[in-house]
Amino acid sequence: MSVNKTEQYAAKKLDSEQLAENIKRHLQQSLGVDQEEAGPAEYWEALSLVVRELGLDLIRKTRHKERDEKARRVYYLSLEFLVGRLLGNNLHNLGIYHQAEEAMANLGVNLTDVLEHETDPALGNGGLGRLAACFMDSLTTLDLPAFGYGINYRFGLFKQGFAGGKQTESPDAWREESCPWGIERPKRKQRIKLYGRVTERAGKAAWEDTQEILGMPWDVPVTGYGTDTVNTLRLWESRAAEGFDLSSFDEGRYHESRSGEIQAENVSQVLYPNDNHPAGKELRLIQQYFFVACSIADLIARYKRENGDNLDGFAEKVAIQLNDTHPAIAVPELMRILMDEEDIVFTKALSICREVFAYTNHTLLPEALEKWPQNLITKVLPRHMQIIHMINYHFLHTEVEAQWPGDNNMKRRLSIIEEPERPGGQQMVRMAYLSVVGSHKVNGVAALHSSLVKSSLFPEFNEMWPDKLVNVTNGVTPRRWVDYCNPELASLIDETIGKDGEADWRKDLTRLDAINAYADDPAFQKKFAAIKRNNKVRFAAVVKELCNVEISPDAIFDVQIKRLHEYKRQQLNLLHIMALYRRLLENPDLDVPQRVFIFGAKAAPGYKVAKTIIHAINRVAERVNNDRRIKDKLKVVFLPNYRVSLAEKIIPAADVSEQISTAGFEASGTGNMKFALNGALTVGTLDGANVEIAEEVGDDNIFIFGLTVEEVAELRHRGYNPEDVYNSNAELKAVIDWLASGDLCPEEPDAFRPLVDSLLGGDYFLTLVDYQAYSDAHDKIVETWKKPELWWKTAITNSASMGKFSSDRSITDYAKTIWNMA
Ligand code: F55
Repeated sequence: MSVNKTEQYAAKKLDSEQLAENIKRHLQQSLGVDQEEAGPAEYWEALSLVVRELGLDLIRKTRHKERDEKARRVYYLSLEFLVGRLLGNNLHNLGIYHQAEEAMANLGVNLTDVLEHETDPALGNGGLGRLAACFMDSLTTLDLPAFGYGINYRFGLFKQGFAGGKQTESPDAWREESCPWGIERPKRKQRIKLYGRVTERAGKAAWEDTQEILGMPWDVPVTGYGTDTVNTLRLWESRAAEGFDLSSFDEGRYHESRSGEIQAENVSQVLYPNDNHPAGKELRLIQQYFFVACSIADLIARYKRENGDNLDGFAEKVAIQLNDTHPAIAVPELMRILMDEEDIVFTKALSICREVFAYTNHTLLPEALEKWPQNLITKVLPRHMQIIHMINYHFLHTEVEAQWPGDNNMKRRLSIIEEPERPGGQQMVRMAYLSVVGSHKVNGVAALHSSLVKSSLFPEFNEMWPDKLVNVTNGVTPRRWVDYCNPELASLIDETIGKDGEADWRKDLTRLDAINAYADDPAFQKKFAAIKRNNKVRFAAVVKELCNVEISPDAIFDVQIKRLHEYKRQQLNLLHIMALYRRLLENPDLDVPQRVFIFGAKAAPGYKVAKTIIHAINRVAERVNNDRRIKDKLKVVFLPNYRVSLAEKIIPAADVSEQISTAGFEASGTGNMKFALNGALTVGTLDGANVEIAEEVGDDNIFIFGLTVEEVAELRHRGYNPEDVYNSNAELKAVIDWLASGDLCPEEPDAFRPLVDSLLGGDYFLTLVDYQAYSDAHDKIVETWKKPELWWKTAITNSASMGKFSSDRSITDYAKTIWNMA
């Protein structure tokens, strides 16, 4: 980014007086309230409308520029965009945060209070959805022509509460209060088909007797940092089509469709709350097809407006990234349009698809790999099922045959259609295979993960197409995850290494490396430590408010925030906390620093063991926090309803980051990057991006423990009995016995059985095996804490060494190696 452009941009920013005028105008003219009547919620809405206006203006200008430049566009297809609150972030990105603060102050309002009035748009489950949001920020910051396509769910991820320590779920109607960000675009609505049957007319396939649904686009402006580019996140909402069912009405089947088939309005109602475990429901398949079909029709229409009706140049102008297999039905959908509507022959259509599509894999967990029953696809999307068969036939009999002539076993293994294991079973469509076959590139999300994608998940594909499988290590946006959530740290960095033009680390995170020179500097350490302490004081107030627990800012804040899953091993953290408590009870005068263990996690509503772990953590927390014998040396808090806006308060206040998944299971992790960037020390396994974080910070600056991927494989091969570990580790045995005893939940003594059984009856995630190493790693953390100079040196080194993990770097990698856009 040239200095010039930044200045030019800065020159046209609104000043605080203009902002105040606009806020007043929106209060009166858009919301119909007088200034005197307005509270923080109204001010929030009015300021959001001011920013929306700015965003819309810049979207229009971005569109004109893109039309003139005729560059390739990337379309990011994702069922989830976990964008978080938008107002504060947009003000920061547009460079008008301080003006807005001043404008509000002049109106007698505090901007920070106002920003707290925004409800998080809960349009995602976890890492995958949040990654999509970071990517939109980076695409825009890098001035790349891009659209995000997804669903505007009425109910996002459920709200979590606790009752007696157990998770409760309630619907999150996040738009109810008001959502000024989305702009309805009726001109761009789409009509899509479902169900029906395929007939042949004059040698051509016709998809008939269908149900129709309308897709209404809601456009959310996506700002970038230090640029006038504003991209669009287009979220589809389903509506009943006018004239819906008229044909079936005529045929007297109106009521039939009203009862047996999915209702149009329901399609965009609710986000499925499962992460890493597909629900396999008809409505979910329809959601996938609905947003894919609307998006593909929309992007083809845009292509034609800009380039004319001939699709010869389509692949030069369009790149489509599939965020996991959730949008994989896009492959047969584009094939269908090319063949049935554009009269392009099968082989040509397939080669266009392969130039256009690329697929990102986010998991190796076998149960997380999507498979749809062939019968269900045939019912909902009969033409697509035919096309999948055509693709599969060509793939097996031309491509696999060429690679492994006559090898029917290989054809069976690689078939997009999985044959049932038992007679009477169903054929299943492997969406990951469909995605690999339909794409030119497939990427994993961290170096270790991508190498496992090649060696364990898709070894045969890797042999057939050695250049297809690649790595793009995940990243996070430094705008939201430092500048916006940790403004004091951002200022310290500016003060130390400069912020003008090229020096701005917000645009080139590798600039942070210059901070490494100060890691030993006592004056810098003092400032760094003071900022962390301020963040901890602020966060302690949040904990008091949400959990009614007092925590000391002088304690070690040890944090594990992520979805609740056995592979992420919150239970390992829990067992260790129980052991620490017992150690303190045995010796209340133990010379140990105060520690606070902080959790935030939602469990999928149907995931029994995960819910049991939440219940157990809450019960242990209650016991520990109310035991005066241990003199506040240990506290445990589980923040309810963990979400992006809470993460923004927790991460800047963390001292220790828990990244403790079983090696080989966490594809990347992105929280790990955010914590290190904000100066927390990682205790982690050699899994996902932890491996690359360790490479960047150096082995002395991270607490790595536990089995490696190879050791996990070896142990499984040898055979492993969790009872042996249980019987040979007295402390571990004692805490498991305590869990099983019913002491922590007298009214329901068997409450923690599912967890105990999972640990002792197989321990698939090797929690017990890694226990001692984990406990030893924590002892080392305590030793480091006791030497403040060493601690702050390590913390600063972590922060300064995170340059690689900017999502700007990830997006630049995608643009170069996958989208052919750089
Ligand atoms: C959501 C729905 C389904 Cl059906 C399956 C998975 C998910 C989901 O949320 N997955 C997810 O978040 N995966 C995570 O993606 C992150 C971004 O790449 C990784 O960092 C993380 O390791 C991975 O678990």
